[in-house]
Amino acid sequence: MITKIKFGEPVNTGAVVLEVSVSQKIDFGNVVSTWPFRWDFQLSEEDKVFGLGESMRGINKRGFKYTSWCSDEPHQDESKPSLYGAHNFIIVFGKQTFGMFFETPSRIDFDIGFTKADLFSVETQDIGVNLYTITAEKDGQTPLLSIVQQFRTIIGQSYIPPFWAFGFQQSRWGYKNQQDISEVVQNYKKMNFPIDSVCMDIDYMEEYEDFTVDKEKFPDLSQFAAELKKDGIRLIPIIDAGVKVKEGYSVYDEGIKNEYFCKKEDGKTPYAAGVWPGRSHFADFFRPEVRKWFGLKYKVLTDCGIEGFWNDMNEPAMFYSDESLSQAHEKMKNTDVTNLDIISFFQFSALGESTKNSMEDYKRFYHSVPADPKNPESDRKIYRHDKVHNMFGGLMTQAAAEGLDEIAPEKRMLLYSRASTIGAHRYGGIWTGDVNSWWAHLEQHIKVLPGLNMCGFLYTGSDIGGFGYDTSRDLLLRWTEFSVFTPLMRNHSSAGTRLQEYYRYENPEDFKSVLDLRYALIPYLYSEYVKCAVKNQMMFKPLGFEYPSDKMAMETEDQLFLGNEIMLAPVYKQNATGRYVYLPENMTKVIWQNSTFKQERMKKGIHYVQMPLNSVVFFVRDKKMIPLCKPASSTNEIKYDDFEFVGDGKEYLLYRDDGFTKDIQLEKGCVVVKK
Ligand code: MIG
Repeated sequence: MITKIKFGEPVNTGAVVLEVSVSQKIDFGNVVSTWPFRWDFQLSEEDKVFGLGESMRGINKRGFKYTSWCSDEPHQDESKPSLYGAHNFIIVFGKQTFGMFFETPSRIDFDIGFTKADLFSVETQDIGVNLYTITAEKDGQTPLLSIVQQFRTIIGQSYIPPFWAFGFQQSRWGYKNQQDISEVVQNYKKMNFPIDSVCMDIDYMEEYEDFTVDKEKFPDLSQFAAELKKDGIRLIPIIDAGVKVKEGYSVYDEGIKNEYFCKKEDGKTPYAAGVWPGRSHFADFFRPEVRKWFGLKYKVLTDCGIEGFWNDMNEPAMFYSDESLSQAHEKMKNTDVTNLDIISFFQFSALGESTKNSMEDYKRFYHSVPADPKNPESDRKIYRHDKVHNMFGGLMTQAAAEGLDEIAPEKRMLLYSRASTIGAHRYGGIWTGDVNSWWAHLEQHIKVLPGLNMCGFLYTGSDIGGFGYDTSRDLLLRWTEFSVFTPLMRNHSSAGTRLQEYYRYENPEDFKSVLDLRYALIPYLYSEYVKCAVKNQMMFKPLGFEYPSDKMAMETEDQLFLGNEIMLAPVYKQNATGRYVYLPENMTKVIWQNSTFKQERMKKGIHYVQMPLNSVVFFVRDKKMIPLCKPASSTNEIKYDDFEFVGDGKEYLLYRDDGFTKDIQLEKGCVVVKK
């Protein structure tokens, strides 16, 4: 059951798409203050708290404090309260079990037993909150899964990418031109590595101007894209949130002429902040007409044969504003450099960074927000950016999705974004931003997936090998071994770090074997993905979500169920050649090595399982089986008529379609495959 109560003057964020009955009282915890809003809940000793989507730390969020505030956060460590997404959905599981969604686009703080071990409190100072409370139904699922499914139902079906989006993507911030990309593709092809796409980072543009292509670097993008496509390779260009301030640049000129950019307090001057192109303006994505304008700009690239995009810097990230830069500069000039005491020195040295993503800047521009996001004719209200900050990135994704829908109504396009909020899950996927080449970030990736799925984000993955810093071969390999299971499988790294393409490393056949597994799994992964999206279910589930009364399952945070059939127990520690695995039921262990597999039955319980560096070990659940197709060089080449089956089950319900259709019906696409 779901009920809703309103506090303050909430903004309709568009997250919820179904009517929910309005209630007069809160069944769980207490609203200590209606405005500013604060809700307190007394935690019992055994209570666990799940959710919060993209956030640091464990699957059980208890013991720390988190803030929903979309942040450009390249330093993801466990002290960080906020990452790129703002996902305000939690489930308390224990003495009382319920879900809560705090619908607000502004900053909101979750103190989950941090200040006081048994107190969970949620606070927000800005505008209002719609509070949704969800309790489990007797629907044959565990309470946790029932609550998630109900929540996912009211927020609407998750984005479904095209089939090719399940192929391997190679990326690097640093591919400068056509030659660089061709070389990467050729190297992969030469070694018979499967690959489906290559991402184009900011260097493809002219002076980082969105919807332009630098002709010197890519003399004929259409032709280049067409040639690659013959080899089964697609290009995925990046689009940044900021629009360069430059007369004569058509996107800028149109935005100015039609007043599409966010304005300052005076309601006239477009707000400027520095991002990659230098001083930039920001489209007011809250306005449907602006979304339409920006979204249709993607046509510049789809006309060249492009079918996929990634949207970056849309928290929005801002390196400086006119104001913050001059303030910092002023302070620097006024610093007495003849004799700096230590306090002044620290203040001085912080000045350079002080302009970055600063709260003062987020208070310097405004949006025109329609009362009803579904009705462009509805009344508009002006909000200062910080009040509605968490919607910005998601609305950019929505702009792109709506535009692409209009540009190519007949087919699904690939789209993923860095910033997001609940609601944006209907329009695209997300990647987990700038993670580092650290084992801790591989572990973090395992833990973040269930939270993302609870909030509707199914098409996700992290930069394989890590984005920042130099990766090591074993980290890259282990990370890939885990990422063969995530819908988005992309090797991406930052300029200035060790090159990360697989063919550069010793014994490349080890990487090839893992990629072969990915392609063998794609029919299964795609099938589970679509079923989970349509049925509003999680694709990655903590063990405890299926085994709520099994204490050990409940506390296992480094294993996950994938879909209905698989259990993952990845290696995420350096030099480990095996690990302890907890099997909450009898299972089949599958060992993938040298592009082929062996299987072995295992009994419920704890086992130490060997997992050599060049192997992928996963488990098929009791009385289940999955199909593996023959490894293929790209998703185009995947054949559905030559499966091998693993697991002790007898059949599997396989969903398939043409990979592009928007008319997805499980009844039409599902067939039972049998051993
Ligand atoms: O300020 O476009 O997260 O994936 O390679 C850095 C360059 C901007 C951040 C993204 C990253 C991308 C990078 N971008």
